[in-house]
Amino acid sequence: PRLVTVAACQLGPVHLADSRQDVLKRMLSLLEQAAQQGAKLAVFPELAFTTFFPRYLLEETDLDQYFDVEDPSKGGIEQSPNVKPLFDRASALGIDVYVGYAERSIQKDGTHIDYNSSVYYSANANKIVGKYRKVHLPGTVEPRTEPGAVQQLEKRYFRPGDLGFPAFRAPGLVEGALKRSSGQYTATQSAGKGDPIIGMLICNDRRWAEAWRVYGLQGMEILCCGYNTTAFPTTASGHQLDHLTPEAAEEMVMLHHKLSCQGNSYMNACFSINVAKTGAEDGNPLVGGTIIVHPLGHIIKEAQTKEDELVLATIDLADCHRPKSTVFAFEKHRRPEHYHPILDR
Ligand code: CDT
Repeated sequence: PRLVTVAACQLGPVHLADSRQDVLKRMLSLLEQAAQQGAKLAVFPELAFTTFFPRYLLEETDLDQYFDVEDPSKGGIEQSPNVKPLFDRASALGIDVYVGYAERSIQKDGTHIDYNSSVYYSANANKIVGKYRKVHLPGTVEPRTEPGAVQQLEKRYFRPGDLGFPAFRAPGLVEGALKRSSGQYTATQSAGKGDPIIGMLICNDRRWAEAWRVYGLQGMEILCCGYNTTAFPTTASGHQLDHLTPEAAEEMVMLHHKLSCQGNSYMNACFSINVAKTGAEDGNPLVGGTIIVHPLGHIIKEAQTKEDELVLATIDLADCHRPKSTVFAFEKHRRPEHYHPILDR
């Protein structure tokens, strides 16, 4: 067995008036509890540190407060005073962290490009070992004008990710891997064979089979995905469900969330840790449904609330091996010669 305890750190609502310090405190508390209960990986939601601001039409100056600046000449998100305490504590507790944030990437010419990003911080390596920029941005560039429209302005505030879907190994995340390698990891030691292969997605990405497959082809064993999903069908979601009660509509949103996570975990023979920011943010409801999914597609553990909540499971990465070597042995059974039409349209 290759056992590892993982923690989905669900966050309840973050309101406009909540300070970054307050949210960070809540996240540190979840991290602490996760570590106390033996977790070696803590997964936080998309845009974890702030409210889901793409629901508002904001002036450029008002936008600044939601972003973390990454300036190659000064360092990345790990240097941000708003984030550093989370990674410092993670190192001290020996627990890895996936977290979503709004990235302001400073270019050589001084201009900036904004992304909806996530990083994977390794406690064993004492550094960020994985970075992802959300590829599938939902919503519109211009605000919708129809009465009662719910805004989803991610296409306005972010550029689609330019990093593709880069899987990576998490050094020392599974103890067996540590033993198999040449002793203890040091701060600078990089990952090796036996370390789990991780993929990262962000919210809407989880609905796209291609994204999972590109990771699946790299041997991904754990997919981490944070999300902020509106609890009722919006114009952006493409549903025509006005005839449903709010409860039935939310059930439908939940169904599509679970279908995406469970179906794609099964088809790529991987675990997935899917983590909500949930509850009503200043009256704007987000679904819950934080789930840890098994490679056979079933839900191992699910959140019970729409508040800050820890969802913990001990998973055995060896469970990926059987489906990866039988029904989903890609090298034996895939027929890529027939797949080329999906490349260019
Ligand atoms: N944050 C985010 O990506 N939300 C989208 C809503 C789009 S409508 C389906 C999501 O896919 O949950």
